[in-house]
Amino acid sequence: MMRENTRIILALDVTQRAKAISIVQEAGELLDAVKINWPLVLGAGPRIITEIAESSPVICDFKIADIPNTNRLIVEQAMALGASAVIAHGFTGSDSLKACVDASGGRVFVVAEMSHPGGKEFTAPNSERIASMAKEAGAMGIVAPATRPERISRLREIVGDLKIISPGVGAQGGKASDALAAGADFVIIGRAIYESSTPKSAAAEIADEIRDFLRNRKTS
Ligand code: 3DU
Repeated sequence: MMRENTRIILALDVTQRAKAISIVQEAGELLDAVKINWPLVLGAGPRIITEIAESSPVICDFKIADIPNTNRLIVEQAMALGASAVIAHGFTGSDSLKACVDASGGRVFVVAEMSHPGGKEFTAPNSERIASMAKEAGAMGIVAPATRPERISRLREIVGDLKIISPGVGAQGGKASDALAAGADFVIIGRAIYESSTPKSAAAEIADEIRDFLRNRKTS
């Protein structure tokens, strides 16, 4: 469903359709997937998911966190619009997560631990349990913080071969190669790319860092 090439997932948190489309057209070849969150859906309308899905896998980051029936309805709408995967919260419990897994055919990433400072307050103390639940429920992967690579390493021990996607690179202070070294499969990057006056070269610079890291890891 996702390419495994540059390992970059773009967090496309712009609010204007034209800007969103132009960034994807310009930098698309450097992206393994595009993550769409509420700012763009509310600003440009849900059809933007379908439009971007024509050229890139789309992950709908709706941080789904409701009762099972409502979760199912949200996931069904996102998948019908063209999403390749969705992001759900885990704190709502295993029945709510199961509804997302069933409605997406397993294409769910579960937020285990959030990358911002407040993520330490409630998500960090529960992230290991959430990660185990994600594995048991048949999720595709988890979301773990690039701002705390040591937490990625710990969560990797729990989830085994599930995918780990990791936000917090760039604007939040994390480094792509540190997150990958700790066990992430992909990094999620927003402002460091879309706020650049040259988004393609900003993405290319990070893609180069990642390529060098992966090459060195292979040879060492
Ligand atoms: O900080 P950035 O601009 O690179 O954006 C990060 C994106 O990842 C943004 O869409 C945010 O909603 C998402 N995200 C986190 O930043 C932290 C999490 O724990 C989960 C998702």
